[in-house]
Amino acid sequence: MKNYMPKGRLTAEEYINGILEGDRVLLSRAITIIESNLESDKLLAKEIIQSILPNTGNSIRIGITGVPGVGKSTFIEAFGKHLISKGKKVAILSIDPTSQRSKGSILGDKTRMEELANLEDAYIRPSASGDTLGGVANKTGETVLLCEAAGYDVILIETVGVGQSETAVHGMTDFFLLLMLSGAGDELQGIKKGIMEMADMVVINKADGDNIRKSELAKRQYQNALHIFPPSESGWSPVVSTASAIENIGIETVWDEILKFKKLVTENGYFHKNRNHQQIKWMYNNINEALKNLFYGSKSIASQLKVLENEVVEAKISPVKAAQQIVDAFKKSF
Ligand SMILES: Nc1nc2c(ncn2[C@@H]2O[C@H](COP(=O)(O)OP(=O)(O)OP(=O)(O)O)[C@@H](O)[C@H]2O)c(=O)[nH]1
Ligand SMILES: [Mg+2]
Repeated sequence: MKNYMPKGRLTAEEYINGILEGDRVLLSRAITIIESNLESDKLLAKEIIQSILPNTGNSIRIGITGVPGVGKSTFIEAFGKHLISKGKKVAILSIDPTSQRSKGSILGDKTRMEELANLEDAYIRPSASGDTLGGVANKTGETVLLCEAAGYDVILIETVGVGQSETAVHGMTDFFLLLMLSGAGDELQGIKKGIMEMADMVVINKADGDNIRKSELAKRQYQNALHIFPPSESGWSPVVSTASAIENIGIETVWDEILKFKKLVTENGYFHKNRNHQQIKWMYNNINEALKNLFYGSKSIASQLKVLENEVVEAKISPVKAAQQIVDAFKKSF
């Protein structure tokens, strides 16, 4: 295999030192290496991650989701500025493996987060692309680590609340925030019960103008709805509040609740337990993915599967026996 180094690459050490010094340009360039699919970059990425690992983990990781148009970007602009006023360094990442995001919304983000983007203590990185959710989740997960090593102490990960990416974001964050709108049923907002269940906090956004009363009503409805769910292992009861990202109202409440959450789960041990659990799960996800690729990537398996498919359809062999047979054949191929 040809293992060439693309032009403009630095040594691993240069990236590592730059990241640890909080150099944003080198951080960005290192993230580009994490996102790259070139073999030489993958090696470089491994080296960088391995070296910065002792400097990671010192942040609160917050997942933010909600349907398109709910106001995630506008909320993050207001929330990020609030955090920075409190002396925090904030990194904003997004995960969107569906590529459903239109060009308009990315351009929109630039204007919606304009002030935040210009602040020294904010770092905004749009989502990585990839064919598989697992691949994108890996890239985002490793980007979180780089940002932590660069000194960002609040990491916000935005995802569009329509697909499976929430589960991926939930699996890499400490606190999960769901933005909702008033006056629309859950069905209308396309939010699945599973996503509601993951939420540590629900914020009814756009609680301004004519929407204020409706938002208060929605708040009570969601409070009632959340009561029905079984208590979370974290010991935290999800809270519901209203906000207007555009008018900068209710933003402080969100941070106050997150601090309360952090205190509770640090004291009861859940914070670390959950992080450990997430790390282990991350490893297993990669093992599963690699095994699947090994199996389905084999030419001989692919041709045997074609034959077996027909035999299963023609009832010459049972599906269970067929599966066993091909896995046995795979084992023997080593
Ligand atoms: N009235 C009102 N409008 C808001 C508020 N927050 C956002 N908006 C508006 O809602 C629209 C969508 O806001 P975005 O922040 O782009 O929403 P988003 O959830 O990031 O959208 P996607 O990135 O497309 O998923 C914009 O026109 C905003 O100006 C709010 O608190 N009140
Ligand atoms: Mg957005």
